[in-house]
Amino acid sequence: MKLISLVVRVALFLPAFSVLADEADTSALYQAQCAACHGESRLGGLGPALLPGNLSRLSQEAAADVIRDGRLASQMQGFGEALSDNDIASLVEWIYRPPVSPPSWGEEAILASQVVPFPDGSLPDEPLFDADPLNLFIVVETGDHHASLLDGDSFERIHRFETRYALHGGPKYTPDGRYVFFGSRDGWITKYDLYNLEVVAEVRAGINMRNIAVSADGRYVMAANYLPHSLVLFDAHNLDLMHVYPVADEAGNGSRVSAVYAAPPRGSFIAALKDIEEVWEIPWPLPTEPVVSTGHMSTPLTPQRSHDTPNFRVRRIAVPDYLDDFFFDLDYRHVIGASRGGQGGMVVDLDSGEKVADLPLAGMPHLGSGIAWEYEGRRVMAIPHLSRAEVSIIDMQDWSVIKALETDGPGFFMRSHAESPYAWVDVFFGPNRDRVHVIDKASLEIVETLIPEPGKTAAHVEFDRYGKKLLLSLWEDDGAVIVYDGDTLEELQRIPMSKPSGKYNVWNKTRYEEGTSH
Ligand code: DHE
Repeated sequence: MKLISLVVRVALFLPAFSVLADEADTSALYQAQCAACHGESRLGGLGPALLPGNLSRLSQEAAADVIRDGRLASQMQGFGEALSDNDIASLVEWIYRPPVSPPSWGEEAILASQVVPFPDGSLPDEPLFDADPLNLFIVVETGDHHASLLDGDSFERIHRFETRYALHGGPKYTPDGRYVFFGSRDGWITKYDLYNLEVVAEVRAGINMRNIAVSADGRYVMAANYLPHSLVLFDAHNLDLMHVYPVADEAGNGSRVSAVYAAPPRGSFIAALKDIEEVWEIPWPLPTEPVVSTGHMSTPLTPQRSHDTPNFRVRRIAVPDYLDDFFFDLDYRHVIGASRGGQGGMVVDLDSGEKVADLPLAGMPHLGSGIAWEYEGRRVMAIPHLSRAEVSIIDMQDWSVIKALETDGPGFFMRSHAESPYAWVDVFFGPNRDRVHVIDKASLEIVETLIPEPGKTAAHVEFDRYGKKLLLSLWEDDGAVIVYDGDTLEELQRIPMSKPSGKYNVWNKTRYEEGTSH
């Protein structure tokens, strides 16, 4: 009898035991191979959150391909050699399963995360150094998660400091150039005082954040999140929470936010939404808007904060496609957006809300890296492509493609300066990733191809405030930024850096210089 009972029990429980064993194995596999980038609880980090909501637009077959082969234009490398097909299949099955407790990041979590070591106004107003405060560069070093502050005249390093893990998107300055805001992929916003070389405030806006934007008056910071589906508005002074905008269409379908941008002439933020066919415009609140000015950590919500004031309104602009990755014309009348699938894009008039042109661009145009200049009396924009060895040059009057300039491989970043005759584009992918092309803005031809260090990725340029010298990254863990003369193209100096990704000049960013990102 006892034996029968035991057999029945074993028969009944064996499957459950083996599921548990599999689950434990898969969880261990995940912790060993994936957690460093995607977070121990799958909440995201350098890589996106691996939760069913975030993966809803990706088939499980496609997810298996990504794990095996990696993903273009991202840090995701292929694991085909390290993992068996069975391992990959169980990982896929596991990441599409809802976590035991659903992740959330609402107002309370945001408020509780806020830290303000130096409340606004508590530090001296004079810089601790002699360099021109408007010609400083911030260099983000993603190799060891640091940033360097460079003097833009002497190129001496004034300071190097630790950042949050995996910064992404350009840091944004206040209009006077004193403060810089960094955004990390796992949701942290850091406000850093460049005069006093101190972190003055921090807050975590979401679990998986894309980027931040700062209003041109320096009063507001907006964060764009993949997870949760939200835009989050902060008072820039101490990063006090002002408002959380849940992002969904009118039927309630939620959407990840691809990115948010400041549109100074419009006095608004513009958001690109990944999963709904809308562009959102959010006017900056009026200065009279009551703001929670806490100045410290964990201050509870105060009753004067009102979420329903007309000041936090959203203008929804319906568009005929899912639009990602934006570029704007000079007066921010038009937004140029890439279709989410990467096959072309369109131009939308932000005043009328109407589509005014299609952009027939195959090859994943990278609009966020676009730059513009005057060419033969017309304004043109130029963009690289993430999957095609080409730079497209587009007439911004009639939106026709006037030139497809062949390059040595797909590029990621483009740069110039109003005072420079040249536009620079890197070759970011493929065997020629050590090359950088220099394009003559008057002839639209490549006039020079530089290979600063054979075999090492060279990418991302930023000019000084005068457009005379520029910095180029050797995008390696033991990399460097290289200083070039912008006219003679001569190398002047190398400054060792740990995978320096972006460089950001205070003057160019705060003046919305036409040759750089904003
Ligand atoms: Fe970025 C900016 C989107 C992958 C480095 N990247 C941006 C911006 C967007 C964007 C929308 C503009 C926001 C801003 O500056 O405020 N990036 C995307 C993607 O959708 C993509 C292709 C996939 C992803 O995983 O997010 C992607 N980006 C990367 C990388 O793999 C890069 C090379 C390395 C990294 O650190 O993640 C990378 N992205 C950057 C950098 C900027 C950026 C350095 C700022 C450029 C600038 O000069 O302003």
